Amino acid sequence: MKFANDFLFGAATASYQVEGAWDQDGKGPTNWDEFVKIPGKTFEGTNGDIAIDHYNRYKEDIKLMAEMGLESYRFSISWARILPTGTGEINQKGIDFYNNLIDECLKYGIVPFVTLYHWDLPLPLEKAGAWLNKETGDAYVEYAKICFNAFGDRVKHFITFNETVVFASLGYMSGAHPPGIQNDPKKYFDVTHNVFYAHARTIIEYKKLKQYGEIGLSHVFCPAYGVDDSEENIFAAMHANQYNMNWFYDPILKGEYPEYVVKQLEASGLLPNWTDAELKTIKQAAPLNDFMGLNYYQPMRVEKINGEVEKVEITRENSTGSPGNPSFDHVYKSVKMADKKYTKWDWEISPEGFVSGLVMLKEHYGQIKFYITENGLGDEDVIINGDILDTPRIDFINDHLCAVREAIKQGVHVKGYYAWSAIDLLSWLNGYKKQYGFIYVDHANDLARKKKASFHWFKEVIETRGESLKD
Ligand code: BGP
Repeated sequence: MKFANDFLFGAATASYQVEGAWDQDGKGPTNWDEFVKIPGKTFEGTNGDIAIDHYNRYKEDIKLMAEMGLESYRFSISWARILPTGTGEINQKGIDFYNNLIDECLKYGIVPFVTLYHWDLPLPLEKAGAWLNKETGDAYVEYAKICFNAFGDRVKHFITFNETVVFASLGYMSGAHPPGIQNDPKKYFDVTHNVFYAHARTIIEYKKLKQYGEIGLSHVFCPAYGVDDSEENIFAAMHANQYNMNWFYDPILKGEYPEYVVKQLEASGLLPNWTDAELKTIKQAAPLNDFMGLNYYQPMRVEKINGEVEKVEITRENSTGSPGNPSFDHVYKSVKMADKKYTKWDWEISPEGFVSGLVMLKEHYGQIKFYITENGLGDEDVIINGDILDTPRIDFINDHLCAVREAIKQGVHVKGYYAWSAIDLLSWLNGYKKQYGFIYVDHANDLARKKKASFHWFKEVIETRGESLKD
């Protein structure tokens, strides 16, 4: 089966992970510019000051993407380039950069798919309380409107937020991301609601402009499965999905929070500080979502916790997706299973979990339009005689694209697939060691770009609309 002609084959990046130029042309500092400078926070103290210098080399990068046959490029806008302090005066040079980037994509017929917020928050807003402060939401809506007005004539796909669960949980539960707070579920839930309210207002504003594009947001897609079919582990999976999926997807797609979670949060005093008016806006906005973006890397295998909970110390290594941690409410823990395959960073490799998860989503939410906005393999690529032989990445993407095809066959409405990542980039906490790209960046040789084996492979997949994939 070929993928339909209007299915987009793309690849993604995010501003902080590629742009560098952290203070060039009037850009203001962000939470990440500050956070990475705290000793111990990132692998070998790596930071995005220069990253892969996409800001200055975007023409070369887009040319390579075009050569690969990429149909769409998902990138994010750094808020602090447009509004250096988060609010107030516009930095024209920031607008110019993204105009140039967009025009460069369009020159090659590459569809720009733009994320408005991929975690880099202007520093003054971070200092004022970040997403705990409702004024950050007000500032975000204004920033989004500036972007719509500046770029919306050519950009027809906008993602408001990337992975709320990650910046909320790593920011306020594990402390691995800014602002580095640990074990504060009240703040965590407040942040999620403030973000969803900002999302709702933003899509309402977008629709008022009648730009006739699509708008949605991207969530982590990490379906939970019990480690076995016992009643308690089926329960553990249901509970995990309620908290990690329904809590995030329901307010966007149904316009209301899941009752199961709401009741429990109410009982434990963790309910967000929401108002009736905010809830009404969320309800009003739900039908205006055009799609949902899904970032799938792995599923979660869960086991019910009985009795004493082992304390797992949060480290940089185990804070971003590897199994082992108990849930905040000590109901379940995620488990590494002997019969599953894992990456070097202990992320499970499961195309099967992807298919069943997508089907589960369809059953729960109906015919929603999905884009897979991230999927890929973090690895240390093998280089032999200068050739980058990233065969495990080829296998990974092959199998996950087959999974998408299978899900489509089973009636799931998926309209595009964006590999993470278009080019090697800064992994938030893992430096440049954990690679994801089709294009290699040589940090020992002036950031020279080189095509990997996967580059040529993906080109063929796109050209044949998936017919070259191996089932
Ligand atoms: C997602 C983020 C991306 C990217 C990816 C891989 O959660 O949206 O920005 O970083 O994960 O993560 P990591 O670099 O930690 O392996």
